[in-house]
Amino acid sequence: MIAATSLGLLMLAQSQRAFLANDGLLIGEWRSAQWVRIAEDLKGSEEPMTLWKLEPTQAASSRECKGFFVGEGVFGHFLRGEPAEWKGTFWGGPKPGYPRPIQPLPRDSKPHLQVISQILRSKKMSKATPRIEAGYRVDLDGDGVQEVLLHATTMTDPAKMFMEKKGRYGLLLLRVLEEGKARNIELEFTHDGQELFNALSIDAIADLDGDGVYEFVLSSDYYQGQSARLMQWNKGRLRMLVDNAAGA
Ligand SMILES: [Ca+2]
Ligand SMILES: [Ca+2]
Repeated sequence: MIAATSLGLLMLAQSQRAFLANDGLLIGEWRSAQWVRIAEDLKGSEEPMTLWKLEPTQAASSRECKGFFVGEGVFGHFLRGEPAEWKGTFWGGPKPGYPRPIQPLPRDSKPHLQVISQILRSKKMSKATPRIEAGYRVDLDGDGVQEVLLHATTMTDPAKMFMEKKGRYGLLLLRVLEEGKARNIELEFTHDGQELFNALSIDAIADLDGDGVYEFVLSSDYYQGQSARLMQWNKGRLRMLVDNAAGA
């Protein structure tokens, strides 16, 4: 009994924490079978971690990280190392699952360009150009019906986000089928005239917690700031699992 307990503790000590990071910022953690936010009082750590680099549709590779630190000027918990090294989504848990195919959509997909066009019209932006930056068709929750995740934007280069012309927008959209009818769920919309224009993206789709339902990571970066969230579509319900932001 004692031996078994010691062994359990030993294994616990050796297994690293399952942090999710986006653009170097810790977004949340999978702990005791649930998603938890990063506690403000979490201390920095020099414990090495092996992190999966998540591309939108696959776990590309794993990489060693020398722990994380707590930002001072900009509060948040950040992966140690060069920021450029941690651009994108990284995951410290077990290798993610990909239980169903994730099919990238062609950027000239006519029906989806029409959907974007309709949404822009409904927002009185009928002059803005419908443009797909990225899109994925995937059965997120495994109910046998496919959903579509779309990122539409006029912004072709995030580095030039403040120099672009009028009529710019960014849209993150989840399109689901309900009783045979398509429904658009707007995840985020940013446009000209707002105080902050955000650079949006769909960073990763993966089953991180191993329950057979996909999670997806969305990010929204603004001038001198960043934010990201982990979401899930399951049984007709959209849930935000964890999120975090850091910036000036
Ligand atoms: Ca589905
Ligand atoms: Ca999952």
